[in-house]
Amino acid sequence: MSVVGIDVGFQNCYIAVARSGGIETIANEYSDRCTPLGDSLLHGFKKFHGRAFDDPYVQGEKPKLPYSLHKLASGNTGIKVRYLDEDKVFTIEQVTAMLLTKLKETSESALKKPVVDCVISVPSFFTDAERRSVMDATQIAGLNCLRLINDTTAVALAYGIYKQDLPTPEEKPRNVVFVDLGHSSFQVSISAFNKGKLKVLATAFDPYLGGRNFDEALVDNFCEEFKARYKLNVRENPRAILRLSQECEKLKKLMSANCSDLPINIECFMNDIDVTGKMNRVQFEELCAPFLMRVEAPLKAVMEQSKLSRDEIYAVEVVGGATRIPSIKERISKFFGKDVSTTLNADEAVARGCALQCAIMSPAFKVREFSITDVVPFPITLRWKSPTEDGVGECEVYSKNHAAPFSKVITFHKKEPFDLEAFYSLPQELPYPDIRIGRFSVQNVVPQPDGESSKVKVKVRINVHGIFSVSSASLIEKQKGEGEDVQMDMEPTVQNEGRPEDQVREIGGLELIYLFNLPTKERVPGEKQDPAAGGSKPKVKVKSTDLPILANIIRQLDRGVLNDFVEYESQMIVQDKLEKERNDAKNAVEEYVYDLRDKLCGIYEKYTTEEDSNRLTMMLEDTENWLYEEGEDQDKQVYVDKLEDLKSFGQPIQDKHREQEDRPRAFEEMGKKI
Ligand code: ATP
Ligand code: MG
Ligand code: K
Repeated sequence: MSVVGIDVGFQNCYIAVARSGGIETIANEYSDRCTPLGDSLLHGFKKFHGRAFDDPYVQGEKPKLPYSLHKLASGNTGIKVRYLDEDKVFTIEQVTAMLLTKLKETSESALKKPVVDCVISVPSFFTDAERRSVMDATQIAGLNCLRLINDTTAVALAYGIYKQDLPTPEEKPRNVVFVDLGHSSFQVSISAFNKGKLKVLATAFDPYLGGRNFDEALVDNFCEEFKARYKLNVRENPRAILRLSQECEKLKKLMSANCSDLPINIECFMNDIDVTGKMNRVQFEELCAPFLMRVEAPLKAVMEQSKLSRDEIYAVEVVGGATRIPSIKERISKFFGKDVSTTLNADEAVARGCALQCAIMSPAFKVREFSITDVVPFPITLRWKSPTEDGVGECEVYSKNHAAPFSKVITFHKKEPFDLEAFYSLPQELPYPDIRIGRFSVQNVVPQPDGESSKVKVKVRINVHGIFSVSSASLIEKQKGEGEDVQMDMEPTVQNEGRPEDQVREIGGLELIYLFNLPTKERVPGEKQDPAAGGSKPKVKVKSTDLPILANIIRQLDRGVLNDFVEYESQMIVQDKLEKERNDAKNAVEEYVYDLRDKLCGIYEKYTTEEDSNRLTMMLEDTENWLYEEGEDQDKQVYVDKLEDLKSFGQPIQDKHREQEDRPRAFEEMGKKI
């Protein structure tokens, strides 16, 4: 089984594979090692995951897209795709699944092995709705995603795992800043490294700052210029805008290496007019000043959260294509008061980190253990109806930068089923318009036989993908004859691993017990904690009954529909394969026609009578015409039969020719032997 890491970028996708010799990035059919989506019809859909069609971000993107969006019945964003000569609307999960399928096939043909297990990266600012949507896409594509890892965390792993000189666990950690400026977004994180582990201290981001802003600034500039100089209304012509964007991106890249005036020339741009313009780096920086100004805020934010001083930062590693813009590097370097390091491959580091994480998690692979503790980017609060606390009870279960993955157990005292509403507590920090995560209904709660409230233990967790859920609940019933005062924190199932955050807190009659940290490996659901680990605490006998939880998650694809999509995607893969075979069969007929016709007036001429030759030439011409008419769109077998038919006439001539050709060669062979 292969172990791969996938970086699904807004503009570029990379796949890396773990091999015994190290990590390699796979070459594919599009370019050397990356899959630009910009060349196919679809691109830039990454951030539609988990978003409603009416979402301001989606509405803002709509006019910029060369494809159309649709509002699905669920209110989510759908994309119109041309599939097998038909326009069809697909969900964002299906579109990403198609992309993943393509990447999966590319890696399978490069590796000559099936690819199922993978680790996929997502921006650190992705909320639950976005992460769940990406997970659904991986499932549709038939991939087993072992972890959704944050882009900058993957980079941190790619940085740390090879370092031989990291401080020991007892020593002060090495703090490294990671900066990723891609096509659509800007992410910063600080990680603390010790031998064998990394702990993310904080993340910060500008989800809407990326290389594309710089392209757009150039496009705006030249639209104005061409309007004044050539009287062209470029904005009204989507094709012209697309061409101009491509040229502007090229110009932007050239300006990273050059200070002097650089030209932009587009022939037959609009109305048969050739356009030209020029720009230099100083002008470019002036033009992009509003975007360059936005670089500092996330750097500042991440430093403030980490509470580190600048001299406690060991290095600032930058990745992502847009960090090649010199003034971006300058700004970062000026902020930290040190040169930025570019020791990692700016394009591949994310995918490589993903592949490393996949290798660590896969039982099929043996690598050095390296544990990762990530952070919760946005604080999460639970809310419930309560008779005592003004009608509602509320508790922030995960604070900002809380360690993740992480599970906690909360104990409620209830007589009947109840709902828990999970939501993000800081709307102003959320790069997403809806603070709701979901509603979790804890069912089958009943009072104790004596009519008192039952203790209900609810486990909440942020899993390895960074997704929140109320994962299980149980009703605790004291057994007859046992002691009166059961102490919840003395129960064998509650374990405190002694982290600073691991404290029992009392919040308005609610006991909140931090249970355990899950660094890299997920606990198997239902697996019980080792009671021995609880130390010498007295054991109290209680009966625990699992309670069903009904989850209603915001914007989540219906589970039944998801299963249909899984089925449909595999049908599409079969369809695509059949379609390819059909096309190949058709092409084979066409090729045979051209080849035989050429040879009939060439090397085959002397092996056939004029009459036969004429008859065959007629046949070939008929076939050619047929291919453009009713033979245009036939089943594979029709083409196969057609080819057989032609061959029954062509083959005898070919055989005669071969026989003649072989004869002198046979003599030569004999000559050698003699
Ligand atoms: P995201 O991380 O936002 O999802 P992505 O991962 O697809 O996007 P990258 O591949 O890291 O993005 O970077 C692509 C961006 O980098 C594009 O805007 C591209 O124009 C820009 N870029 C690449 N090389 C250069 C260069 N030499 N100078 C300036 N910009 C560059
Ligand atoms: Mg990226
Ligand atoms: K492993």
